[in-house]
Amino acid sequence: MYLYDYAKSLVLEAGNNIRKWMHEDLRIEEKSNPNDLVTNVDKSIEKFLVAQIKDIYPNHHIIGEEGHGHDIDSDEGIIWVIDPIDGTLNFIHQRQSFAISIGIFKNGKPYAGFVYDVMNDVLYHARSGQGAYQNETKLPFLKETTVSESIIGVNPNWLTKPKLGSILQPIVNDSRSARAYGSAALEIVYVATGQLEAYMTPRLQPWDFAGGLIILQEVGGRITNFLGNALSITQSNSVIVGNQAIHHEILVDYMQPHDEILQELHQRFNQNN
Ligand code: 2AM
Ligand code: CA
Repeated sequence: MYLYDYAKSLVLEAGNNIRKWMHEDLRIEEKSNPNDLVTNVDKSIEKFLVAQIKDIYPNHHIIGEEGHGHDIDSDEGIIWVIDPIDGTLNFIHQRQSFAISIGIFKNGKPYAGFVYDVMNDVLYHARSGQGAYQNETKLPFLKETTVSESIIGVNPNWLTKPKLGSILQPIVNDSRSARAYGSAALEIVYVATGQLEAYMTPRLQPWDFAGGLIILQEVGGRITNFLGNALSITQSNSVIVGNQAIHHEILVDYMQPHDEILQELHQRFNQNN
């Protein structure tokens, strides 16, 4: 079986496992702080994915949120970047609106991406040069939009921070409206489907964006950090996602005038992990 088809069947099987396991006892633990949580299901799904991948592709590398490959600092070879549950707080509090996210990279270049909205059974997927799909339906190229006619995805918690808020609030003010979904992987694919025109956030880990990245690129969207640079799959990044026009407008009109603050935030938020 080809790598892409194998990865696709693996994501679907993992989603099936989540739907089964979520009805058993959920054990919740704190990670870095009381709002940073992980469950036994996050850990079991990552373990399941890693075991299956290693079984078929022993030479591939794996970076996973719940502990795999965090020491990897080179993008050589084939790397799977995995988030077993993106949107863990939604998973715990709402039992919906979370995704399995997997990006596969060959020598740093995106090869394939999968974002599986588990409870709605919708798989967003793409392979380099082959277009992006929502289940079996090909997604159209994105329309160009301006901030003033767009809905922007942003987590309201960031708007309350003094420095960051002063940069993000004008974008929200000038937009048609703002939305927050609590899963970065889903927010990126919502830009790819045109449900959101842009999404921005000051700190994502590689496993939060790795699956959505190529799906977005395959419909002509653009994804960079707040400074306009390409994202690294071996460190955390700030992220702006959008169609080409709105991405350019956000970067040039709203970000670049604050370059000094952004450089400082970048140092603080996005160190090598
Ligand atoms: P997670 O659920 O896999 O942890 C919530 O706005 C989104 O941001 C989710 O995709 C969540 O991923 C991610 N997220 C939450 N806290 C984060 C942090 N401290 N750094 C990076 N990403 C984070
Ligand atoms: Ca996660």
